[in-house]
Amino acid sequence: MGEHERTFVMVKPDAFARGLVGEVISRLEDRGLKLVGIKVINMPRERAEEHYAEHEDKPFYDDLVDFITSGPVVPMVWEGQDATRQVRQMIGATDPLEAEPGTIRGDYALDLGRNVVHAADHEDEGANEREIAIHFDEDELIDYEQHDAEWLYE
Ligand code: IDP
Repeated sequence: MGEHERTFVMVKPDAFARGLVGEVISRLEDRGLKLVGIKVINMPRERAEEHYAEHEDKPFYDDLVDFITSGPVVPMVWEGQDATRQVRQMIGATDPLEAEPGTIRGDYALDLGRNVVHAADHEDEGANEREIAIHFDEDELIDYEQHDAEWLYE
């Protein structure tokens, strides 16, 4: 059995504008993941730069920061068994052309720069803690009992 953990997920401005917030949330809820934090914000530029700091030297960095600050986003924290890997699998490959149908990007996106959703990378150790800390105060994350947990977990 895998680790029960928190993972950071964010609906990007393209998906917000296209009315896909509910769709993204529904897919994660239907899977059995537990929502422990959510808000709607216009991301301040400094926070976007911190969030994408690993891409600072890439040619697409400025466009990426411009885009993520261009409209409302929905940062979220979801909890569950192997949550980081489960969510990354549901989101699909970074480039929608490579994303399998049935994944969020494979079903709702066409373009690398408009790929609907962000999720912390399971191959980047510490990504979740770092990204959750950038976007949430600890008191914004809610502790409660998931009533169907006994049916989701052995
Ligand atoms: P991820 O979002 O799947 O974790 P990352 O490699 O962390 O992918 O890249 C962050 C975001 O930057 C991607 O979601 C995508 O929107 C954008 N991006 C990544 N590579 C490129 C590129 O080569 N050109 C333009 N945008 C890119």
